[in-house]
Amino acid sequence: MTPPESTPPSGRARRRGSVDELYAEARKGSRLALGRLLTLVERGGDAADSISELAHTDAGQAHIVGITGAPGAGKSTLTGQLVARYVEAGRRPAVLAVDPSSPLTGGAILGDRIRMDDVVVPGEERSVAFIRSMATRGHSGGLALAVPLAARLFDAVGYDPVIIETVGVGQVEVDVVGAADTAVVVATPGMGDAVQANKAGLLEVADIFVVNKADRPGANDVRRDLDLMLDLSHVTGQEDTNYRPPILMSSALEGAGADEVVKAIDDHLAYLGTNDRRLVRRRHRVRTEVRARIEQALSLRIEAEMDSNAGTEAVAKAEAAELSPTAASTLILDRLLGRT
Ligand SMILES: Nc1nc2c(ncn2[C@@H]2O[C@H](COP(=O)(O)OP(=O)(O)OP(=O)(O)O)[C@@H](O)[C@H]2O)c(=O)[nH]1
Ligand SMILES: [Mg+2]
Repeated sequence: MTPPESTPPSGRARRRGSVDELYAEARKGSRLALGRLLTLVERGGDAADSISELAHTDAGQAHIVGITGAPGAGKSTLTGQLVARYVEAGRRPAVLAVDPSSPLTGGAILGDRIRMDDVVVPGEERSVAFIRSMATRGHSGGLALAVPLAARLFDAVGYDPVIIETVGVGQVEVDVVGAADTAVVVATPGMGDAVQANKAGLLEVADIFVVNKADRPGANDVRRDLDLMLDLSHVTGQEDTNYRPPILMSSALEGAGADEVVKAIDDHLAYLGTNDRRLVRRRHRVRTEVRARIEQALSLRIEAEMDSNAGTEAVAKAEAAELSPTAASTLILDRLLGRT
């Protein structure tokens, strides 16, 4: 029975209530509830923070796999092949594709093998695979905050592995993939792809290289270039000098080489599990996310402080050369840090 004079819950409490409900539904396997939660994650703000609170207690089981590489390298095509194999093996993969430039749908990603809508075990409510693309470009700090949270949410509601696909062009994208348990870098035959990967910092984060589009000429050259670069740079994994990333060949369109990629990903997890390496990755991931959150919060405060009366005045004085940029920034920083 509801009390007649009950006060309506505040906006925050009401939203929190529905986030709780959605989360409970998602844990039971509701795709709809999970989709809604992911939309809230994408938007950021209070609701996303509530989801973070809920998810972090249940997460921690999933193998987080990052897949990156140049635009159009075939990351989604390869991911589709991996998903199909995980499903066949009775696992529950989730995919988060960040800012894909080519369209990504459940149907397309799996070709004719399995339609995403059908990936529900008969007689079971739980879906066995979930694919979602996320648009974060343009949101300030969106990617750095939304991606780890979305991955944690997938993990918390029972998906494993959780695959994060990002285009390997920006530092944040590379950081996100580098913070995964296993980072897969996809290269293709083409002008200096291995060199590009090196420039983008992908060589340093790669646990596994895949030379995709091996049906095209030049694939062996890319493999050789990557091999040479590993020799020269002494880049041998992120924190472990004895690890040398394997270089695999694939033709994702036909699925050739995908079994080997699945095996390499499993092998890498086994390798991480042999000692505390996985813990090191996890710590790195948490640290990266905590830092990103602080940076995001601080950057908002910086903007506010610069737009305040005192901030506007200091900047104007610097513009008029009455103050040096150094003095102006010190003035604003002192206010920001409460030193005045
Ligand atoms: N020849 C050949 N084409 C491929 C192969 N794998 C993917 N492609 C094609 O390459 C194009 C890009 O594939 P996607 O899987 O969308 O590539 P992506 O890396 O996910 O692209 P973005 O997410 O937009 O950066 C598509 O036209 C694919 O059909 C392959 O092994 N061989
Ligand atoms: Mg893609």
